[in-house]
Amino acid sequence: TAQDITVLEGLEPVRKRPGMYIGSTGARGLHHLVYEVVDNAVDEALAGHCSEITVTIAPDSSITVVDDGRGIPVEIMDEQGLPAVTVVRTKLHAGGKFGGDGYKVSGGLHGVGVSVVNALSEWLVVEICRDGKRWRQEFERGAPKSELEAVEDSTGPTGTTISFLPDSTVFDELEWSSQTLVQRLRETAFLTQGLRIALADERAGGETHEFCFDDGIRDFVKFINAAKDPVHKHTVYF
Ligand code: 0RA
Repeated sequence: TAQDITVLEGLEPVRKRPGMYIGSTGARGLHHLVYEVVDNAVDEALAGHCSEITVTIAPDSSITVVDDGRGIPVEIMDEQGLPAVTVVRTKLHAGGKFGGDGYKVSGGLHGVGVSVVNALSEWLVVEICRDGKRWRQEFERGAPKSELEAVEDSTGPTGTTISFLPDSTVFDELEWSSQTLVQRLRETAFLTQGLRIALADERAGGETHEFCFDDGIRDFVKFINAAKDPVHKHTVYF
């Protein structure tokens, strides 16, 4: 719940030394932002509440990640007097993975990630469908631009949508490599049996890819052996 999230510090250190948090401000660090947001949705899938994640690259270089999980909690946290989703976006090291056994670690920065993505984005918008409402909050370079607000009633499925535009004053360039993202998202899908992950590249000439592996790691072994003649035709998995 919101009470399980620990707050350590604000986001100024992230903007001061981005490389310390994401490795580099080059192509690797840029793509790391997407992995961070996706990994959070994967955690929701590992917890058994999310079956589909869609990543979209927009022509303006912004990224949108949609999941059909329970939605990031929106209730007010006692200590902060702010909604949990706001704390998770604006304070460093805020996350269920810190100081508790909240949920499994799928990879990445162990919960510091979402606030780091926010700090290093020119803008970030989070939309959550849960508790009968569609909630929305906008940020600019990590700072809330508005309070979390209930935009409308929502009786449909729950889930979280995060859109962000990396800060061009932080990164050397905002050139997304669909090949890099395809490779990573395919591997993520192999590692999370049954989870459907789509990548929609909406830039000129872009393509859509979709990954879902009902046999998980066995499918991965088949994939890497596709053009080979393996000694063992049968994959042994346990
Ligand atoms: C902790 C608790 C609950 C949801 C999540 C985390 C959550 C986080 C993310 C990040 C991206 N997508 C997400 N979806 C869910 C919900 C707890 C509850 O409903 O009882």
